[in-house]
Amino acid sequence: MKKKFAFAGIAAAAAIATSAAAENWDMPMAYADSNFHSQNGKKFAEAVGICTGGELTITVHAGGSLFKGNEIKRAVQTGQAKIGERLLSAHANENPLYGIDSVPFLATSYAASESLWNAAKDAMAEAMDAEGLVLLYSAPWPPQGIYFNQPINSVADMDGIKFRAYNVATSKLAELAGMLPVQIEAADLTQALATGVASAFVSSGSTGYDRKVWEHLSHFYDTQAWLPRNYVFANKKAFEALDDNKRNCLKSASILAQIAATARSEQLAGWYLTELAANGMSVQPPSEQLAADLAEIGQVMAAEWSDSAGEAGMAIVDSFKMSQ
Ligand code: PCA
Repeated sequence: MKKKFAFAGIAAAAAIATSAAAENWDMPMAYADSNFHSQNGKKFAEAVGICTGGELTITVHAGGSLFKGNEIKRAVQTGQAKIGERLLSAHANENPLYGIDSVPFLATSYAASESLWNAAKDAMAEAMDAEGLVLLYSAPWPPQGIYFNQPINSVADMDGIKFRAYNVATSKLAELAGMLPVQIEAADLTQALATGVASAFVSSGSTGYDRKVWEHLSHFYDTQAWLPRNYVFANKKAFEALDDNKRNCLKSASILAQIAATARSEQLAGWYLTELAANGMSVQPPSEQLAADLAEIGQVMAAEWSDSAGEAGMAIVDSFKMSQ
């Protein structure tokens, strides 16, 4: 009897020790709960929970519900959230390297996006480390096309259109095309289109589908201009305070999450465009004139990006180009 009691005592002490060490991290994400990035983030969180035996649990808050897209990086840097996901190209004004995935027509396929990632990832992780962030994984959006509420056959047709931008590059593209850019998070896109704050934007079929843009816009031009990436990162102090087991679980779940989200993105890319068409949108490649006009704008933007990113940026682009 006495023995049994002692054993129960040890078990209870162990249970207390377990719960004292257990941690929960909130994970703000900016895009729709149903979006493949968000769904993948939830599976990543589940994998971390399983791997750590519940000692590190991650709660995903999608749709900008905990922090809005443009607040997430700062929130993780300051430790208000220990982990989060952000479209880093939206912070290219802080470091041009963050905009490497949004240089028009530099990497326009999944294979090229993967090569660019391989060329850039070490420098990216280093830049993030200097900001108190640990890069965990990254996955591409489907190729970017342009949405309008009328047929557009050349850049001249875009004059004066109010254009929703999601990062520095998309603002620049709008300006060079004679449009009027306004920065809006994907979560606020439907509202912006409904109220006329914007009547065009560049994005993937994925975001057009998530936001049901066929309710407001009629044309999608499949320009396949670039594949911007979302990045998942942790607060460095919080990451380093974890024991080895938890850190290893985060790292291994990240490897799986990156592979899974990339595969899902590619799998869904064509399906999204089919859905846009099924909901009444005209989905087509750009006319020759439009493609040529956009290529010209792309060249201006690529040159500007190289200037701003300096030697380090160019070294990455060179090593990417060598791999092609
Ligand atoms: N969707 C996001 C970023 C790129 C994309 O395809 C957006 O439009 O905000």
